[in-house]
Formats: sequence, C-alpha cells, structure tokens
Amino acid sequence: MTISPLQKARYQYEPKLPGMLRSGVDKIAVKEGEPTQSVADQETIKSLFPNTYGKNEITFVEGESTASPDKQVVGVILSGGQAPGGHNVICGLYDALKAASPENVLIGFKNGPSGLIDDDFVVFDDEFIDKYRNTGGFDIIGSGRTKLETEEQFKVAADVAKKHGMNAIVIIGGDDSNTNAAVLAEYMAAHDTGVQVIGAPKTIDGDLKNDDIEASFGFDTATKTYAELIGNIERDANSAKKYWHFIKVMGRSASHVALEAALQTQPNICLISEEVAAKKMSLSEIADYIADSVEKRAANGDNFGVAIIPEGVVEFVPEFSALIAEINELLAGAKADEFNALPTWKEKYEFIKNGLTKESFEVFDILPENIQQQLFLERDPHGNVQVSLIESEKLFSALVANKLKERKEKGTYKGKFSPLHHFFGYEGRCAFPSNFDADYCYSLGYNAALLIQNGFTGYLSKISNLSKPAAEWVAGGMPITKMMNIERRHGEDKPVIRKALVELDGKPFQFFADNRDNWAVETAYLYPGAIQYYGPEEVCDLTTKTLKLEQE
Ligand code: FBP
Repeated sequence: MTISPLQKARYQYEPKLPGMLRSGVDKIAVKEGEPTQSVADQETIKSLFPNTYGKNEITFVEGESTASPDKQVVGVILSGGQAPGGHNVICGLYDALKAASPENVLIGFKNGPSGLIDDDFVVFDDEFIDKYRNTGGFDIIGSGRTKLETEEQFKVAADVAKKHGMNAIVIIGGDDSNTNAAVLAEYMAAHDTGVQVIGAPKTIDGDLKNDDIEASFGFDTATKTYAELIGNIERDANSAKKYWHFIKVMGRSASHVALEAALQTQPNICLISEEVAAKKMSLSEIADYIADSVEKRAANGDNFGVAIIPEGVVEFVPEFSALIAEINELLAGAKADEFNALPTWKEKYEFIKNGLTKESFEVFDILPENIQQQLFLERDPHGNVQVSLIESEKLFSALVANKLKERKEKGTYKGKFSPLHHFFGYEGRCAFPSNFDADYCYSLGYNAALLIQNGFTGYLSKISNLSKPAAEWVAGGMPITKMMNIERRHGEDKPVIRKALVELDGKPFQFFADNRDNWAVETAYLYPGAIQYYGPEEVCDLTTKTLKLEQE
C-alpha cells in the first residue's frame, strides 16, 4: 500500500494521555464518586435499568491497580457516521489491553453493529493496528447504521460474545448508539452473561454532550476542516468581490457545527436552527434577514459575502415542518400512485394546490420550482419527504434573490447578487484527526479498557477538563443512565440520551449573537487555515472556540 508522507509521519505521533493515566496501567486505581440519578424521569429509568441504574460516577487516580488480573477478550464496534479519531479510540483500547497483558484480545466487528450480529470480525494485532494510528476514517473495520435494539439482537450478541469468550463490548457511537449500549448493558447484566458494555462518545455533530461529556470526538477536526475551507472561500470572496457564497454545513439536527465554523471564520451570516425554532421564524423572515445583510453590504460597495446554513435548518422552520407533514399525508398510500400517474408537472402542481391547506400552499408556492419538485420526487421507501436531501443553501439563495428583486423594484437595493453554493460535510468526517482529537480519542479508548478491567458496565468513557492541556485532563466513567430521560420516539415513550442542541443562553451562541450584526455588514473574516499537526502548541493543540467559551 502506498501511503502519503503525512500518513507516514502521523504513525510516529504519540497521543497524549491525561496525566493520571501516564504512569502505566498497573498504577491506576479507581476513585468512586457519588451515586448518580438520570437527568429526568428517575423512577421510570430506574425501573427500566434495575441492574445498571444509579451506579457511582468514577475517576481514575494514580495508585495501586484495582484492575482484574483475568484475561480480557473485548469486542469493539464503530457505529453511525464517521468522525475523525475513531481509529485512535481503537488504538488506545488495544494498547491498554496489551499493556495489561499480551494475552488480552481485541476483536473488531466489521461494518457497524451488524458485524456483531453476523459475527463478522477481525482479531487485531500490532501490525494491523499500527497501520491506522492517528489516521482519519472508520475504514479500520468499517461502520454502519444498523441499530442494536431488539431482544433477539441482544440474544445473538450474547451468543456471539460467548462463542469468543468475550467479557466486554465497546460501542463507539453517538447518542442513539450509546442509548442502545445502555440497553445492551442492562440486558447482559440481567441475563448474567458476564459481558460488560462500555460506550465512547462520537459524532462530528457535537450533539452528544452534557454536564459530563464535554465534547463528542470528531467535532474538533471536522469543524476545523470546514472552517479552513470557509476561511479560504471568504478570502476568495474578498479578493474577487463578486460572489455571495451560500455554504451548507453538516449537522443533522443541532447547529453546533455551523456555530463553531462561524466562530472560527466570522462570516456575514450564519443561521442557527435552534434560534429559528425559538423565534418561530418563517422562510420569508429568514430570507429578509439575509437580504438585509446583502443590501447593507451592497450600499458599501461590497457585492459579496458568505452565509453559513446548517444542514437541518428547514426542519426547524415551523411552517416548513407543517408543509412537510401535509405532503407526507397527501401522498400516503395509494394517493402516491395517483400523483405519480399525472403526466406533467403542471398537473402535479394542481394536485398539490388542491391537497394542501391554504397556509401550507402559500409556503410551498414561494419555494423555487426545483425545490418544490425535490419535495415530491425524492421520498424515502415509506413515501416521506427526505428533508436531509433538500438543498437548503440553494433554497435560501433563491428566496434572497426574490427579496432583492422586490427591493430593487422599490429602489432600496441597487447592488449585484451572484450566488454560489457549497456543501461541506463528508470531507470533514475522515480528515486526519487534529492533535486534540488524536489525543482525546486515544485517551477515550485507553480509558475504556480501564473501565472494563475494573469491572464497570453501562458506562461511557469520560475524559474531561478538555480545554486544558492533556496533562490536566481527568479520566473516568459515567453511567449512561445518568444522561437519560424519557422521550417520545416513533409514537412510543423511550429512554434515550438527551440530544444537546445549541443553547441560546450559552456562551458560544451569546458571543456569536453579540458580534453578528457587525459581521453582517463589515468584512470581518477570520482565516483559520489548515489544521496544523506540527509546530507551536498554541496553533497545533488549539481546542474549538465552543469548548473554550463554554469552559471560560
Ligand atoms: P452520526 O450522528 O452518526 O455521528 O452522523 C452524523 C452525520 O455526519 C450528520 O452530520 C449527517 O447528517 C449524517 O451523518 C449523514 O449520514 P450518512 O453518512 O448516512 O449520509
């Protein structure tokens, strides 16, 4: 295999562990903290997790090892979307297991949770692991979105674990996967399988965080990658002075990625979905908000700009969600055949007009025709509109163009508006992990092995104090049930880890809100440049602005 010079160099990078984990696995002891309670719905969660609820928070400290001397056979799964650093979680886990005893075994189940059910696996050895140290991606074993959530699946998982003599499974995933890890841990405990389950917090979206988990891994690298690209575009825009760039960034529902990218680059506009929902903004109001910036900048002779649009924003616009719900209803069952049989878009349009309420039709009618068609043509196997496929960057630039046309007719706007569109998503998910993610992930994996060796189950590997240098990080574990509450999902009450949305009274959003009016008119762009892996610490080990502001 040919590898790039950077990949070769990164093999040599030694990830930094928290200070308390640096003196070797045989000198790490457990310090028990307080018993925990779930964040809400305590009685219900307790009744659903009788074997794993209410356990103590724990931290590791230097001291006489409290780990079991028994042979450890551990399975690991990567679950969901890729996030930079996943390989290092596995490397950290492997190194800690092997440091405890060369007899210990780490098994990787391939292509996500389905690998465990299908018993599709690889047994790691040094040669295999070394090829993936400090690299991006999940290609070491692949990932997948199959969910481990039914009794039947748990039973198969228990059988597979028994076949391999496994005593633990590590699930590297987001809020849903770690919710399922907690349920699996409870199942394994209730059935006396002797199999522990430990989670590691992953997702570039940054929405798996709470009082205990300060950041999900991958967010740091992905946002730095997007910020680099956005900064480059800003500089290009400021050089050519003729384009408005509409840039959609990933983040299925929460806007943490968009907000962090904005904090790093100071664009003219950044929409925050959570604010759109809180203020119940309509599409027209959002378009006016962006058009105001375009108009004011044009008045200063600046017919260029940059607007960041979070991937999930349209779902947060109340009138748009109502429209989607009506379309899903309008095309339910056999009605879809009737619609599909109509030969022309004109006839389909009439069908839609007659089927929607007046309010929803008005929303539909202001959409550009390509977006209108997207809503009806690209539906999932259940016939539902696939909101994630909507090109919201194009939607908003078209709505802004309409607003500007009206303003031109009224004589208030005299500028030129040439929009360009971008989507930054997949290119950030498998970048070489930043030093922060390389260190954080390695520590999460190493720490997961310690949790296993010390007999814990139903815990999330927890590394905290992250805005400080790694030497001051704190390693430990938190029962997953502590992060849970009951939510309505697919018509049922379910125990789930609460998803963290952008808090409008939180410091990162407040900083943005305090500055955005200025950024909307001035050209206050910041150019963060590419992630640096070698060089001064203040450049290479920089954390995200979100983390910095949150921990100030
Ligand atoms: P996870 O929540 O599984 O980490 O995935 C997040 C994400 O990258 C979102 O930002 C994005 O909307 C989605 O995955 C894309 O999913 P897919 O890879 O299935 O296209």
